[in-house]
Amino acid sequence: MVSKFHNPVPMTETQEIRRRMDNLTGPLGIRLVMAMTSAIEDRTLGAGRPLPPEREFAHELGVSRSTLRQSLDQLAKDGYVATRPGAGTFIANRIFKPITRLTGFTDDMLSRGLKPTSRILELKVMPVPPDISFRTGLPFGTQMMMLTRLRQVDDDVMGLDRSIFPLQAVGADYDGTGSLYARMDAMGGRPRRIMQSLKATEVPADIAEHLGVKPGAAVLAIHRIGYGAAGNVLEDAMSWYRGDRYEYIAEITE
Ligand code: 16G
Repeated sequence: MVSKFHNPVPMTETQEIRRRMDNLTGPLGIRLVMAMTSAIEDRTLGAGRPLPPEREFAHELGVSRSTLRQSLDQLAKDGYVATRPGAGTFIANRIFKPITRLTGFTDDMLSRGLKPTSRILELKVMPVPPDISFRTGLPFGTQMMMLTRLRQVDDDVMGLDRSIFPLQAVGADYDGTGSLYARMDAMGGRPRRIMQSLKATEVPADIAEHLGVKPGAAVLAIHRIGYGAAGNVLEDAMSWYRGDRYEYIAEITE
């Protein structure tokens, strides 16, 4: 396998973690977790970077190997680092997404310098059934598409999107590849306004396998209804995003 995880974290970044630890108080392991968390959040430690081998890293940080191991276990639980068999421990792809920006997955990942990929799990064209017509106002019996995709950054699964939209919004020859919103732009426009609910839930059994998480793992279940410029429904989507990969953030003012 060609590894994208080149360039181990160089000494300067390890020194930066050390510096942050020195500015904190409390037990060594907790300071290490906090220093690494902040360095990952502000991207001093970029996603995909491998950590140096345990012995070396512990030595450079001035902590014991067991403290390092415990801290890395904690960071792994919180989704900041991940371990791949044979590849060691590396900084996980973790997405901090502003809750108020209307973006699609592709735009979002590209704007972060990441490479989005998708795997189509299901693509169906069918007449709008009564329940969906009732929920979305899409005329009963007109053609719609249901598209289920695994959303990935390289090979790393971030979540699963299941979207319903009028066929007219993408054109009858749309094969589900590429960005859905880019396709909608080319055909008349993507959603301009969305209503979205987010809730934390246990991953549904059929989705756990696709996401590569254990049954019962925490996921964000997101329901999104997207409206076009004229107020018409352009998308009715359910997404399940891995709880260890996504964090929604909001700025709240008075
Ligand atoms: C996001 C949207 C999804 C939309 C997709 C379009 C959430 C929770 N979901 O994944 O509803 O279909 O973006 O992305 O934000 P695309 O343009 O890359 O296909």
